[in-house]
Amino acid sequence: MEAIEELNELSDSIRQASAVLADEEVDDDNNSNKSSSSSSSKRPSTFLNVIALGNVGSGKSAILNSVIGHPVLPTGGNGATRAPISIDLSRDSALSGQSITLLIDNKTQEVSASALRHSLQNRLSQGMSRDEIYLKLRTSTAPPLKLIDLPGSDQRIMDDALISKYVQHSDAILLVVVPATMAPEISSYRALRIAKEYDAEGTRTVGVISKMDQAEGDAKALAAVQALLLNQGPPKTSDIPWVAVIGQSVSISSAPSASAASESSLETAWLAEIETLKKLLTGAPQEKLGRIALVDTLAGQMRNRMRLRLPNILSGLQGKSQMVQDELVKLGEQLVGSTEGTKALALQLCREFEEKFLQHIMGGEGSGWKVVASFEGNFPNRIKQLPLDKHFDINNVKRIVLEADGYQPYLYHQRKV
Ligand SMILES: Nc1nc2c(ncn2[C@@H]2O[C@H](COP(=O)(O)OP(=O)(O)O)[C@@H](O)[C@H]2O)c(=O)[nH]1
Ligand SMILES: [Mg+2]
Repeated sequence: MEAIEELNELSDSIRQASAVLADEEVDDDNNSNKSSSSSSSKRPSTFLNVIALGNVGSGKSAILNSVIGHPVLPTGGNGATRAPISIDLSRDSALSGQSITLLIDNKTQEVSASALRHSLQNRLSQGMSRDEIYLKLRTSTAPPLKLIDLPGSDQRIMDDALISKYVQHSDAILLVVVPATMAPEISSYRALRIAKEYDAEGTRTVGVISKMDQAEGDAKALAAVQALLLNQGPPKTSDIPWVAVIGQSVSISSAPSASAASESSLETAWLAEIETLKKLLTGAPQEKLGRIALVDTLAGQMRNRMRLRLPNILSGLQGKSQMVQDELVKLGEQLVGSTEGTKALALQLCREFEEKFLQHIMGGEGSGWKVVASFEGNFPNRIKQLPLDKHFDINNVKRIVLEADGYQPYLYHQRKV
């Protein structure tokens, strides 16, 4: 969880850096919390987006509910997701364990998970609109992620346009959800093919094997799951981090204190999930099992993705800072404090001027050639044409002296006159 909080900050910094590069206004830290909705709408960062891909009934909604910590998304037959549902989560540790706050138009409203689920179910069952349903929620347990629950990848509504609308966002995590019983056929699974198409190197894909409890006693499925978890599965799967989970409702009902619906009971449920999974998958590494492992794996991939993108942003920022420095030099960066400093600067500037001026005269660059041309062309001729002989002829000089007014003592001895 802490890893996710850190990522949230990192993602914010990266968003600010890219906004600086694009010469956009950036909110300062103080009001970024309050106005994060308006700033993120300008340039939304997709580092913290998680998009669920998988067949109908593979357990996508159940897994997202498990990440949220509340059964908010409809699951099962009549809750089949027919339109994308986007849930913007934020964490508010001041809220009590069970409460969920819904934010609509900057107003907050406390709601129950079941009320939310029913209203979503109603909206999904009305008509066939594929417009996205958007919810902004706060709870005490949710990681600050934006979760996107898409219709089943095997459904007709999931055409290329809808898929690419969500999946092409270059930093969103692609959550490939496959039920444990389908693990042996993973190579032909459509969600995996979509993920590979948009993220060939697997730098933002996370694989989730769902409904682990249903694979109990199914040796073939369990072997396929083990192989995936150890990255020893088919070629297309081995560069993806995999985790195995059991959906929220199942794992919670098996938890001892499920009736005491508090934050600690959620954690108990998560631990119970790990225990069940350990029994099913003996020998599988624990950091691959359960909801906690899933959140950590998400954080890991997000971190990788940011690291991948950082060099670009950094080099962009370096270029920007060089530009700023050049501007500063032009504006007189070396403003000095003392008189000595000012004199030194003045002399230095004179020397620089002389140097530059000479460079221009010698090389003719800039408009230096004009100066040279006037000295070498008309100027000497005009000087020669001046009637100096006539002016300095002795007779002329005598005439000027005689015509002068002579000695006028009152001009400098006023008081004595
Ligand atoms: N036994 C079992 N059932 C699950 C699990 N996860 C989900 N389900 C059930 O499988 C059905 C389909 O799950 P859902 O999350 O709606 O799948 P989606 O269509 O991919 O969103 C629902 O009835 C869930 O309650 C699980 O881990 N174990
Ligand atoms: Mg669903």
